[in-house]
Amino acid sequence: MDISKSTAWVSLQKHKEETGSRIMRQLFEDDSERCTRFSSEAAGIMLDYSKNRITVRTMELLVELARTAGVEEKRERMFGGDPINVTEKRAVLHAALRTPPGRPFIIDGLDASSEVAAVLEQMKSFAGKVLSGSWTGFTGKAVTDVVNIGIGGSDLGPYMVTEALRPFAHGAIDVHFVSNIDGTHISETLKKLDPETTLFIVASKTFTTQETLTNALSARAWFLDYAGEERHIARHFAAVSTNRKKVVEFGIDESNMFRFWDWVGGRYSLWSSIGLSIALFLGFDRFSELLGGAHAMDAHFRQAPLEENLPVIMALLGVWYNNFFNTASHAVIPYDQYLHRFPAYLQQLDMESNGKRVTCGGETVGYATGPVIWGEPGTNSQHAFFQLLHQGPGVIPADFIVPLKSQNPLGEHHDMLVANCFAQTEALMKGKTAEEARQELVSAGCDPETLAMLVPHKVFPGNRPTNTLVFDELNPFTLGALIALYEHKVFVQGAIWQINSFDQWGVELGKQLAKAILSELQGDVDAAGHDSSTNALINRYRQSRQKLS
Ligand code: G6Q
Repeated sequence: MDISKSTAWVSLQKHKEETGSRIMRQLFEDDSERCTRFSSEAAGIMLDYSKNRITVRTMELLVELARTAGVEEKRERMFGGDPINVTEKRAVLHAALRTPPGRPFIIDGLDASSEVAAVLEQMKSFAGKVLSGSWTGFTGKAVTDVVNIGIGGSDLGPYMVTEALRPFAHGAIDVHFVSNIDGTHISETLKKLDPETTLFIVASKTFTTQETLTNALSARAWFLDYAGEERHIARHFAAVSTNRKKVVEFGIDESNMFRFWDWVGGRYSLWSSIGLSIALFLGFDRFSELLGGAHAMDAHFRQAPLEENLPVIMALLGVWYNNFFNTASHAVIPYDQYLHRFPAYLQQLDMESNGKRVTCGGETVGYATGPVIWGEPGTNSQHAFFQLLHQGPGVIPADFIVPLKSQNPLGEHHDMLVANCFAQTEALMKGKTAEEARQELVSAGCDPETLAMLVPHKVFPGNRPTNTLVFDELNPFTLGALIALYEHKVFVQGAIWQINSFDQWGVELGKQLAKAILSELQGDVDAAGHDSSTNALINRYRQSRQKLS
């Protein structure tokens, strides 16, 4: 089915032509109940989506589009363990990882819940030993630092979560994340660490990723340089992977390996043993609370009517702007410094999942799939790129995320933070008319000539859409729910666009390409087999390498 030819899609196009120029300011003036009408709550998260360019009819038509696209059926197929990742012939069951223990779930006709429970138990026991100090390094000292070596899905999730939940840290250890192949990343990290008290987790689903294995080898060399004997590696290296064979070949003790499964996608894997660094940093109970929050959002997503369903509403609003207003990007602005890695995490979740140009059936799509996701915490972003949001020529929808309680109450700081957040969404919605700008300048005593010159620059078009997400406190439960909310939003959009949100052939390409050039950079002869630009760059590097060696 070409969704863009469906009655629901065509009705939305017509609706956009008829109502797209309506002004939100006016919609608020006409309806004192607008916020109540357009807000919904689940798992402790309130979504106020009233500052969007929608009417009741818009939402009806969007929900109709979701039904036409088969979102409900696809959702059940995902939760039911069907191989909806069609290109890799895999089920997509990260949600099963946060199902409370004891509830069966079936993959390929088999109940996988006991395997999941066994790995969780292994993580719990290991985290318990490390945090109590009963797991010691080779000289008998307790672990003080954990270094997670991984990249992409084996890095972004745990890194974002441990940063977000720093106030909930157990306290016995600190965590560090090394991902980049740039030797600077591991070198700078290791400078601060003591080999006697450092534990490395090599996190790689495939255990074939060049960056991760190279960084792990450098970590191993750094450790052995101090420890001397290979037998000590067993106390300092653990692995998280689906590939037992490669882990053993690498030299990591099998008893230090934490499994997961091919039905957990990399960017959906923080809930699996890829979350070991989270469990070590926070303690296992907090990790369980994170799973609990995500499960609460899963239950809401599965059960709530589409009209009240947070992930569905956010997905539909994204489709509304991306496909009917041709917006090309979407900003995410957390008003919480602890969430500083959240936009980066969402970039992978959203753009790697829905950055696809063919449908599941291989047809080229004739519509946009997924905007560029970007953002930075507020209020810093206000002093950086908000100019573009307010007065740029295009419309950029944005999500504003703010906890009502601060983890670091300090004078008026939190009141000011929240005031800024709410003021920005109000300003983006209302804008400032030429008349208002003129009045302001008159009151400031501006002379007529300057006034005439300044007015166009002082006008804010407004009518710029935002969602506001609020919750009492950023804690393991609400963070779990927030992440799952975005995961399911991405799923719903993929379902509407008829694409496979769960493969990533673009990432696989990157894994292959560099290998050929690497051997040319290191070889004895100048490169000649590429285009002239690539040849010249390779040869320039080779010359500088020779000069410096
Ligand atoms: C995620 C992607 C990708 C992957 C990394 C690391 O969905 O597949 O970001 O997580 O390339 O892969 P490994 O975990 O296999 O090392």
